[in-house]
Amino acid sequence: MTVWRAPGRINLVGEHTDYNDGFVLPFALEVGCTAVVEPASPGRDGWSVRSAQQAEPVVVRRSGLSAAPDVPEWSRYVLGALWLLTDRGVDVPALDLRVDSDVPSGAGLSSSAALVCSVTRALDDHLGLGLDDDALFALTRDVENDAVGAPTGGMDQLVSLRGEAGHALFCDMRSHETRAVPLDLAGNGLAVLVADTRAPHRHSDGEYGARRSGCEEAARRLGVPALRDVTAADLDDALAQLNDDELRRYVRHVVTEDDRVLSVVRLLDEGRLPDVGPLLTASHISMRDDFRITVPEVDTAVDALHEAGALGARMTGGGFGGCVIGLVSEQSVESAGEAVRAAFADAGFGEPSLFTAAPAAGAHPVAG
Ligand code: GAF
Repeated sequence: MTVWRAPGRINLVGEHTDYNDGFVLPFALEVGCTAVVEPASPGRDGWSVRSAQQAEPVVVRRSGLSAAPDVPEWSRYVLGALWLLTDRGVDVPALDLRVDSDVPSGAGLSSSAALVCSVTRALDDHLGLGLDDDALFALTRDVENDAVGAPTGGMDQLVSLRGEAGHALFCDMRSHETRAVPLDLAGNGLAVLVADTRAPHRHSDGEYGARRSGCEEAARRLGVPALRDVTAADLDDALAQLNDDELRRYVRHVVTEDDRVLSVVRLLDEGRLPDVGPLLTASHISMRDDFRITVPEVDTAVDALHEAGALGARMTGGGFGGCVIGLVSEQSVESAGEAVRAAFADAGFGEPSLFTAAPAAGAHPVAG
């Protein structure tokens, strides 16, 4: 029996920059998914998947992706690695897989990356494949893009695989090189307060894809491989070349967001964590006004955190709902949380869920 655990994530800054070959700075969470892989019970030649969060197991014949049967979406995150490995020539034997996650689903904390990464690491280990870091990352990203069909950019899988306790992970999403950057919250008397707005994700799938194709179209019109290749110094020239207001807003968000990631990394390297607050807030304003991926619940939580004295606050993740993070002093965690609750009650929104988050380890084996 082989057991691995992989975490969900919070993105500190760098939203919708990953699929533009840009920069991101997420950190891994304590909550995660545990995956168990073992040989199938004698006499059964197939793959079975059970989730502690789902009523029914899924049992399929061994196959590649093109012959994959129609199965519930959650199980595609698990079976995807088996289908893709088969396509790549691995003779994957009959297996039983079990998964159990404590990442809240639908909150934008990447329960899907936790699932894919825990399963992929456990399979690599169980089957003795010896995949290196790059191959593991590529496989987990392909599962989400090709086997599930979500056009995501890979940040979530990268940090779930490579996150380090006490650190954020600076990722170059073109080279996939990563560097752990100290995120010493306690040493600065600070906390990351998370407000899960529990807002229903509105049109998130189609809107995410639309942002991605809009960015790709803008890069094409600007004659660059990706928006990563437009620097902050080039921004005004690039904007002047585009005659479409929507594309101009997308470009402005992505280029300034990449620049904010680099600035936050610089500040963290210099041990100046409290100074990153205004950059987090600027990121939120850019997502709200330029990229237009926030919703009223998210904006209300950010405003309430500011009014309660947060050093900075922003939505984290793909948008259209999900979680907001506030960089707050340890002493004001309670009062800032109360401020968010009160603002939600005043606005007639449902009760948010509030908790603190600190950077934890990426995927790791668990004694079976
Ligand atoms: C989601 C996606 F999965 C990531 O790849 C990333 O694009 C993020 O939204 C936005 O930064 O989490």
